[in-house]
Amino acid sequence: MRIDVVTLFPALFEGPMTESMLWKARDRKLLDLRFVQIRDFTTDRHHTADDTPYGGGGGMIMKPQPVVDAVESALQDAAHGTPVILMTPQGRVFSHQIATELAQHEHIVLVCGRYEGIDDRVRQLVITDEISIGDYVLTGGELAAMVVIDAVIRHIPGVLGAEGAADRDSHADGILEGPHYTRPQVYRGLSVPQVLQQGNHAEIEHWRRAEGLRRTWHNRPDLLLKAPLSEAERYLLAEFAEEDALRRLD
Ligand code: 6GU
Repeated sequence: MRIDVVTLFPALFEGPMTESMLWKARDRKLLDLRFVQIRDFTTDRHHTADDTPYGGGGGMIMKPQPVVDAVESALQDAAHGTPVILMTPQGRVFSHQIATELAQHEHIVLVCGRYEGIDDRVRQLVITDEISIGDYVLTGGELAAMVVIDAVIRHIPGVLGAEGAADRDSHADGILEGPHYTRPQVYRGLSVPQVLQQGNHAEIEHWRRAEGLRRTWHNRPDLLLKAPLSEAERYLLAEFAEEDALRRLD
């Protein structure tokens, strides 16, 4: 997969994009990650990428021409339908599902806004999709683009080892993962649950699913409205609710 990042600050990506899983993906040629420096497409002596807003108000706005030219350079000989995604708090909220969708593309382009915003004609002319990573405002789209890249490349076949299959991640089936343990068997008086020590794989799977469900009930009950649950799992949820109710009586 090829990912082009259009940005004024490619150096921000240096640490995260050269470590661990991301580096392995690049090293194994599963990820062709490129950076397009918007400033290289400015035309004036001072390489000006921003200007004051029409209509007044504070802050600076990214000029349209350098960004559009940078995007078009990333799209040279790109297939029709290559997503060009603007990273913006005004976009649709990123999710596991969007990550898997983006991973199906051979090539995507991520455009990072900075300053107070970007001239809207960039959006009108070259943007096909707008993504936010949550309901808060970041100084620029770069950190958000790194989040998207990390989440997307986990779904490229061969990036994760077999032991870390992305289809077992939290969110893959609409609920959260259960707890994990490693040695020692007892740490500060806390034991590893018996079921994990006994090696009955069917029981372990059942326990993991139930504990994942418990976490989802406590931390992300909103997910349960959409999760595909069995009759037995709905029954478990009713038990969690009852436990909570009894605890409130104590
Ligand atoms: Cl994609 N960009 C910025 N600047 N802020 C954000 C964001 C993106 N997602 C959440 N907040």
